[in-house]
Amino acid sequence: MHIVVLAGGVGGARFLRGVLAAAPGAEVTAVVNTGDDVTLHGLRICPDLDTVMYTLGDGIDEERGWGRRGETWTVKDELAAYGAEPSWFGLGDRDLATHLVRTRMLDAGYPLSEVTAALADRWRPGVRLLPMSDQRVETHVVVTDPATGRPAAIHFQEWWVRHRAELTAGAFVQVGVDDARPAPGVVEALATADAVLLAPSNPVVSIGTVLGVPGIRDAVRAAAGRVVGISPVVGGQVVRGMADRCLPVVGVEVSAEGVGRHYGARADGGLLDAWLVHTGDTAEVPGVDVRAVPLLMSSPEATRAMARAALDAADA
Ligand code: FO1
Repeated sequence: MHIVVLAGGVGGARFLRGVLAAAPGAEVTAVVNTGDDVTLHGLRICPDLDTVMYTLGDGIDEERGWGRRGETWTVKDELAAYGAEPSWFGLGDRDLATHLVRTRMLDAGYPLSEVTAALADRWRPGVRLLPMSDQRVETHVVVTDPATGRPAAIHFQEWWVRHRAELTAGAFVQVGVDDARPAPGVVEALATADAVLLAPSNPVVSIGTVLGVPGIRDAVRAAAGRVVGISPVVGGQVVRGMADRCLPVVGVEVSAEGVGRHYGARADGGLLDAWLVHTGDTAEVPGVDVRAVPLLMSSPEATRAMARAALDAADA
């Protein structure tokens, strides 16, 4: 069985762990958001790819949800001692090795998909780890510059990490997306997938960014298997991250129903055959098989059961 999962960072990585547990022996391809990628201190950093790689490779810091377990911050402190900005983005000593290897390979001309495969050769995540695109796509956030009162675009990481998404976002712009193509293997994986799962990642800046790469939305809609989404909104609340700051920006209600309707029914030109909402939540999504199951990834067993429910909804 071949399962393709579209995923972002922390939530997507944890969900993927559940998919591997729910379908041992299945071939799993993860198509991961690269819109959060950023160049800092001369290094190319791919947060969502690294979070998936470390989580499935058992190197993640579980409490933070990003970066390495047992991390130290000596280089970060030394950079700060030099006043080398930005100091608001935490680059751990172990994590830095990943960025150094990636940057060196990118500078040598290797595409991101080959760099990712090389890094995954060490971590053995148990899934085929594909960036959504080999071309550079970066999410920027249009905010009002407090100094001038005029619109200004800042990198998603600055909005997310430095400003904790406190600055009101006027719009999200995926810089470079129009010139981006699906990374090698993405369209082929989707075409042959027995099930396509939209992980409970941020529907706007994670799943939305992946779907925004020309060709990926159509490839999901053309998939052989059923497409099943998992709501990131539980009981009207976003479980983790700040999707509740992102959804209103694109006019989507912060509810399981709102996100389900946003993805839309595959039969009506949208994406979903089925939509999983948390037990107790309701969602009217015309043309979509809506199922209520526990969606809190509170334990490996709970996450496995949730992934199993998604695969059942895909008849996979
Ligand atoms: N998130 C933070 O809130 N603070 C950080 O200092 C930070 C550093 C960081 C370094 C490497 C990395 O791969 C991720 C990092 N993240 C940090 C998380 C990152 O901003 C988010 O995981 C994604 O971009 C959102 O999905």
